[in-house]
Amino acid sequence: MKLTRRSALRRLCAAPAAFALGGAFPLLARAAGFTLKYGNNLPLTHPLNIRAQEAADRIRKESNGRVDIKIFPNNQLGGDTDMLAQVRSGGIDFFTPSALVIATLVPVAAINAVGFAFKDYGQVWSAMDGPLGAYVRKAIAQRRLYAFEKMWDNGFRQTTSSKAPVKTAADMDGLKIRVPVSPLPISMFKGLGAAPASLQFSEVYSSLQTRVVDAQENPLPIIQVAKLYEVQKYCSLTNHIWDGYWFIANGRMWEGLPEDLKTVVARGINEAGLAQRDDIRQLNASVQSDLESKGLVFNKPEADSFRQQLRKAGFYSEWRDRFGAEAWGLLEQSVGKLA
Ligand code: X2X
Repeated sequence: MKLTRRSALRRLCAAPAAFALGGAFPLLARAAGFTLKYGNNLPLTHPLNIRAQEAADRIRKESNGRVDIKIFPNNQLGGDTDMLAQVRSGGIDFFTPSALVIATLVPVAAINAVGFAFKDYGQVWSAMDGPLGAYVRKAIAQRRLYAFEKMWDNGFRQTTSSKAPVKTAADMDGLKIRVPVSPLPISMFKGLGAAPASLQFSEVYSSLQTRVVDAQENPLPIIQVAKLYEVQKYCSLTNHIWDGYWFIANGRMWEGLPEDLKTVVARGINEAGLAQRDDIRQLNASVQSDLESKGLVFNKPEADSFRQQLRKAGFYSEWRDRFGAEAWGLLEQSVGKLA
């Protein structure tokens, strides 16, 4: 009885004290700050990590130390599938899934990866900074994830192989190729006659090394920083998919952040994203000769045979139906008629 009364009394005293601390000294309460975790799947040397670190430093400074973003690169916290689960549960606060990866949760997010849709970066950014990107961001928000406005660049995906160069669609026949864990690239490479296998990026190097697969496809900067040239011989500039990274935050965490900090964080991340896009564009101009010096043999196929084969396989009409007329229409606004 006595004990109960005493602990009740203690609770009564503690409550107003805590309230007073937050109410009368809001700055003090906030000074406690937010330590936020960001996980991604790329080596530290990739522009995504270099610019993310710059953003974290800037955000720490502009928030007077109230927001401290800690980066966990290179699949340290698990592969993409694990990190996607963690950012949903709040185990991590930020994640940058490729559009292909977040599409396992938000199917329409794969729309930028429709084969041979984008011809150049003019078309890419007009779509992703415009109505198509807005459409996808809304779909992401419905899963209680906040997607920052500016997508980061992964790049145009190219095909590497240890077997032979890919010159036309016919060279895809039976090719054991690793693709990200995502339905669209599986459907696309099956349509091209290949034998695709879904593997997380964390397993790509070793699966090529042990010949579980013979080929993979990724933008040149990734082939460089992940040293895939060590386990591949040919690089065919197929440009088959344009892929970008959505910078996403756990929805509950984001909603709980004070408005002034949201502004600082969003500005830091979006502006770093724009700089990162420039980095990738510049890398694209120089990375091929570096990879050639490391032994990769390049060729540049025409897109026609691939497009034709995909049409024949019903790839475009299937994915138009899966994404829906509205999203498909927004894509075609930027790239022209597809099917
Ligand atoms: O897994 C890949 O191939 C990568 C790194 O490009 C993605 O994040 C989709």
